Amino acid sequence: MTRVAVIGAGPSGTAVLRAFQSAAKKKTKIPEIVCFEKQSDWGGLWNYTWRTGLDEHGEPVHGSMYRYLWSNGPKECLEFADYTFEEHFGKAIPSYPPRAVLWDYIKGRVEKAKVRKWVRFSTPVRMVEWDKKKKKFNVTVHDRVKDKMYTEQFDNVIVANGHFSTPQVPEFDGIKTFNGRVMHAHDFRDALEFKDKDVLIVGRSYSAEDIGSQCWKYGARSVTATYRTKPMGFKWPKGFEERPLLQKLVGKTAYFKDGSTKDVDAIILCTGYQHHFPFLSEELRLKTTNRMWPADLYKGVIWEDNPKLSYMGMQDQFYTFNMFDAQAWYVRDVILGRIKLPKKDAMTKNSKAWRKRELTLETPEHAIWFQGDYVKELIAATDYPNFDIEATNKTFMDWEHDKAADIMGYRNKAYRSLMTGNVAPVHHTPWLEAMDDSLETFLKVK
Ligand code: FAD
Ligand code: NA7
Repeated sequence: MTRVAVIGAGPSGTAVLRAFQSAAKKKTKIPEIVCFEKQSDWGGLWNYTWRTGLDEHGEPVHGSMYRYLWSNGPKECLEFADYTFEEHFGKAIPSYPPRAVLWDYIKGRVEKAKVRKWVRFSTPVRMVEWDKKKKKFNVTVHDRVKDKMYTEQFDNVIVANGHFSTPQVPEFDGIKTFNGRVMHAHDFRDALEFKDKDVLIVGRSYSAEDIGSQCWKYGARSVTATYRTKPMGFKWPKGFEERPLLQKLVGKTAYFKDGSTKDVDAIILCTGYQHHFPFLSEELRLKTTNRMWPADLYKGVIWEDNPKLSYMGMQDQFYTFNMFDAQAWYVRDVILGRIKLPKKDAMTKNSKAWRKRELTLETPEHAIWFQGDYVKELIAATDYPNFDIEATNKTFMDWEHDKAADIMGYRNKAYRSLMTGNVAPVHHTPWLEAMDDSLETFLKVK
């Protein structure tokens, strides 16, 4: 029997499980699926941990999410086409749910599909190697509960370990002797730690924007964001400002490129993450920065050098959950033999054409249409339920404009579900006043 290993049970890995289960439900004979997950539960980054550094087994902590994290895009843009929010919650819910609500939603679909039995939890993958003679992968894992390492053979491997977990940490002059707290966004957990403090945020992307906003919301005395390329440019509230790049630190004083200075208590490096695959042998390892079209992946998923290997969710992301679904259904159909892959040259030619277009993208709007076209192409190739990508792109545009208009208020907006056609209710509490991010409070009707 064909055996497929899936590495990681986050939104990408669980999409693969659901893809195979949905084929089995339609009476297709499917391979044996074994998903290895290093954490003790599924949901990937959405499975919050208070831990930082190493986990209970001494493994690097995967989690980069923090308390009071609310979705940073409308849920209507990530909704599963085969499992709507209304189906899960029994009613329409507001557009920007907190983390616990999205975690519940992700879990709901795979619990319904009854695929938990395919997952081996607390089992990090240590090494994947291709056996040329047998044309199989040797996958070595570590069962942390039994403290036992073992190797099994698989016909296919799907890498779904995420790429927002291993921090990218630059060094700044004087940071070694900075008299305050220094951390990367990966280790940020609770904004209350920074109440009444002067916080310096390094970076200008999603983590900088959101962690900066969190700190401001939960009472930081000031937030200063320092950028390398260009400012985020939002209309920040009083006490929140942007400065050109940090040049050096002397004691508690930060010196910026424009010659200005600011005394700060804490530095949060929101400087992004590395694609990190310590468990893959050299010839199988994707090497990329965080971008819309990583090279060497046909259709953004198939490892061109050895199509028995696939990668999920390796792109920078506007689309998330339903893009992972589109990828999972595609990879499933390649493995099931329903989709025939072209020769390597043709695959490379195709992905180079996508890369060429990627290099022309100038604005987030361009990037959204690019990713929308990509998702559309994948969905057309499988039986994943079709949904209106153009309308999803337009919802992303509304989100961008709502954010530009009011960075601290955009989460109060409500959008129409592209799956059910229903408009989301407005949340009972404006985001800036909503200090409690629990599922119970969010779902309460006031
Ligand atoms: P992950 O969620 O990272 O899951 C990967 C899984 O692989 C984990 O469970 C991990 O334990 C497991 N794993 C890793 N290494 C191994 C190994 N060696 N062996 C076995 N298992 C392993 N997206 C949105 O749509 N909306 C948001 O609001 C949003 N906010 C975000 C906020 C933060 C702070 C971050 C970091 C990301 C956010 N994202 C958001 C994007 C996020 O990347 C996706 O939503 C999603 O979690 C990606 O799913 P994934 O399965 O590809 O990766
Ligand atoms: P991103 O989106 O990869 O952004 C990384 C940011 O880090 C980006 O603004 C970079 O600046 C900045 N960066 C990287 N190195 C440096 C140095 N050396 N100095 C200054 N600034 C630097 O990562 P995020 O963590 O924001 O987002 C990842 C995911 O988490 C995302 O999906 C969100 O939903 C949550 P640049 O843009 O080049 O000026």
